[in-house]
Amino acid sequence: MLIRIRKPWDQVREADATPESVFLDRRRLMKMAGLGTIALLAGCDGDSNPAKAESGGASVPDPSAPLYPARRNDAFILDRPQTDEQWASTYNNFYEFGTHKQIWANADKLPIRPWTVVIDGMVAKPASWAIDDLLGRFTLEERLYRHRCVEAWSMAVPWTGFPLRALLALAEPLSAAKYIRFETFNDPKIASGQRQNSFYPWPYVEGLTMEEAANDLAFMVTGVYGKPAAPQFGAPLRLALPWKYGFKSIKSIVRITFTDQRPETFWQSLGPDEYGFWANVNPQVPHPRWSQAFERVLGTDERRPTLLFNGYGEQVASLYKGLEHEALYM
Ligand SMILES: Nc1nc2c(c(=O)[nH]1)N[C@H]1C(S)=C(S)[C@@H](COP(=O)(O)O)O[C@H]1N2
Ligand SMILES: [Mo]
Repeated sequence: MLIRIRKPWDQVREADATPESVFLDRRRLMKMAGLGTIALLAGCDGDSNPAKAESGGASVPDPSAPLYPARRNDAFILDRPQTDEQWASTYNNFYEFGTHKQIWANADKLPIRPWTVVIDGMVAKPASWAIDDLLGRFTLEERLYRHRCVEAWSMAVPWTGFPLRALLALAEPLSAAKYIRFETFNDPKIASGQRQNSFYPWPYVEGLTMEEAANDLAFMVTGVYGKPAAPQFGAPLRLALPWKYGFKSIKSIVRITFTDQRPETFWQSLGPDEYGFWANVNPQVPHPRWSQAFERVLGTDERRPTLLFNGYGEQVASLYKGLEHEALYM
C-alpha cells in the first residue's frame, strides 16, 4: 500500500486555486511524524470498500420526502443561472469522506435516519431532537442562494430549509449566550476521511455570533433541488451562509451548542493563518496563497468577479460595524 505524506508545496490539483486539502499545519505534521502516526492523504484516499453500507443514505426511504417541494421564497433572487443539479451533486467538499471533490458515492454510506440533533448549552429549552420531529416544527421554504467556496469556485442552488432564527425561537437562548457552535457527526467507521485523516481535528466544528445567527440569510438546509438533500450535500441538516466562504456552511450537524465562548473551528485549528472565524467573502482580500478577486462558476467554468459579502452586503454589512480590527475576511 502506498502511504505518503503530501507536502504543502507539492500538490496543486486545480488550476484556479489551491484547495484547502493542500494545507497542513506544519506543527501538526511534525507532531504526527513524532508520534509515528501513519496517514493516508489526499490523492490516495482509497475507497477500499466500495460496497454500500446496508444503512446507506439512499437505500432508506426518506420520511421527510412528503415535505417537498417547499414553497419558494421569492425574496431571494439570483444574478446568474442556477447550477445544474448534476454538477452540484457530483462536486462536493466533505472532508469526512475524502479531501477531493468526488465524494458523492462515498458519502452515500452516511445513514441519515435515525438522526439526532442535540441542542444544548445556554438555552432555556435544551433538547435531543429526532430529525423528523425537529423538521415538523418548521415550515420549509425554498431559497435560491449563491455559494462561494474559499477555493474560488462558486455555484447557485435552490436550498430548502428554514431560517436559523426559527431554531433560535425554539431553543430560547439565554441572554448570556454570545455564539452558536455547530458540530458534524464523528464516526470513523462510516466516514473514510475520519479514519484516514485521523490527525484532522474531528469533528468538523463551525460557529456564528448570535447576531449573525439571527440574520434572515442564515439558513438551515434540509433539502436541495426540490427534494431531501442527498448525503453529499450534508444531509439531513446543514447550514447555508451565502455571504461567507463555503467552509462556514457546516454539513450533517449533530449538535448545536449555545455558548459565551467563541468556538474554535475545524479550519481555524488546522490553519489559523489562512482560515478564521468570520470568513466573510471579500474579493479585495486575497487568501495567503491565491487571489479571491474572481471565481470559477461550477459547470460552465465561467470566470466571474467575486462580490463583497458575495453580493449580500445589504443584508449583512451592518453586522460587522465596529469590528474592522478583526480579521473579517479570512
Ligand atoms: N462537515 C463538513 N462540512 C462542510 C465541509 C466539510 O468538509 N465537512 N466542507 C465545507 C466547504 S469547504 C464547502 S465549499 C461546502 C461545500 O458544500 P457542497 O458540497 O454542498 O457544495 O461545505 C462546507 N461544509
Ligand atoms: Mo469550500
